[in-house]
Amino acid sequence: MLASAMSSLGHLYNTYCARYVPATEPLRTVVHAAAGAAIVYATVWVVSKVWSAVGAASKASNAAKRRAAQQKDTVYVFGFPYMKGQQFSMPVGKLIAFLQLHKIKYEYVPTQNGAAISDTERLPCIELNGKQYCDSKFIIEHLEKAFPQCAANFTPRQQSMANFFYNWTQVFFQHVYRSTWVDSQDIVASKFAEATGYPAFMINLLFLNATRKNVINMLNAVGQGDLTDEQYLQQFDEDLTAIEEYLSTNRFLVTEDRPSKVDCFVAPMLAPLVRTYGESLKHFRPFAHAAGSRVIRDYLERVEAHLGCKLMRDPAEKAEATKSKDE
Ligand SMILES: N[C@@H](CCC(=O)N[C@@H](CS)C(=O)NCC(=O)O)C(=O)O
Repeated sequence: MLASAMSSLGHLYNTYCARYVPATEPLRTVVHAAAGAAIVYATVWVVSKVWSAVGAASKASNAAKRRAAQQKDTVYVFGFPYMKGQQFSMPVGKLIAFLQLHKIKYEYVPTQNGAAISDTERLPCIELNGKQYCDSKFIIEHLEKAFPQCAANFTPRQQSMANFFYNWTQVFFQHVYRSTWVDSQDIVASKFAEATGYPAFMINLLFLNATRKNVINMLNAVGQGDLTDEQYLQQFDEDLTAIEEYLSTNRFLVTEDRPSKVDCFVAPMLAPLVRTYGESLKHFRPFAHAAGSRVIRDYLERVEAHLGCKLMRDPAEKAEATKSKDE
């Protein structure tokens, strides 16, 4: 059947060529080459469309099966695996801080493959009562609606400060990404190697080389890629100094006695500077600055006292430590 279809197509092609393709060279070869390229392009296009339709259908059917097995009112958090207790994704760390702060019941589902689960292909995402929500800020806003006892109930002034601090995190994220993934790939690779036990060259090959390119594209797209090393370090340090100055006279960012979601946005961005990378990146001014700042260290500890776990670390670690002490 396939052979007869191919032979009919071949026959059609020959008839078409005899009628329309010039008989003289080199025009004849050029037209054949162009037709061949068009056929290859069309085939690749059709195969890629079919491939992505099959992928989308299987993603949707896996999601339906997964959600059918989930429990009502439990938040399923999809995030990157903790490696020796360490979380490397700041957006995941922000969401976990919020859940811990409000003692919301959640199940952590570690995955390396955000594309297969998340609607935006990024992590974190959550599933709650049959629906998926993506992006740490919008997930937190949804949780505030789903669990009204967690709602911030900010005054208009607090809300406006919350917006400023949130935007601060968006730029700060770019600074941290440039100095780590882009400018210190070897150091990041050695941290991942330490945390996973895989050799650094494999981590570079399978993951970091591509991630570094994505980060460079992102920095270029937002206009940060044009800054010289000195300019970006200056901006980074100014942003750090701004928050440090503010925290020198305020216990938390927009509330007084206990952290709010704003601290859940900001503190996980400061923790890696002080803890994960502090020593190894101290040749970058802002890292040395953060690691040496009493104000920032005290702030992180104040926030952690309310979360019951360390920022950017697996909360189960703390529970395990307490359990073994009790035993
Ligand atoms: N604005 C998003 C950012 C999420 C994001 O950038 N996630 C990264 C990791 S930090 C991601 O999933 N990248 C895709 C990948 O690594 O596969 C949020 O706050 O949730």
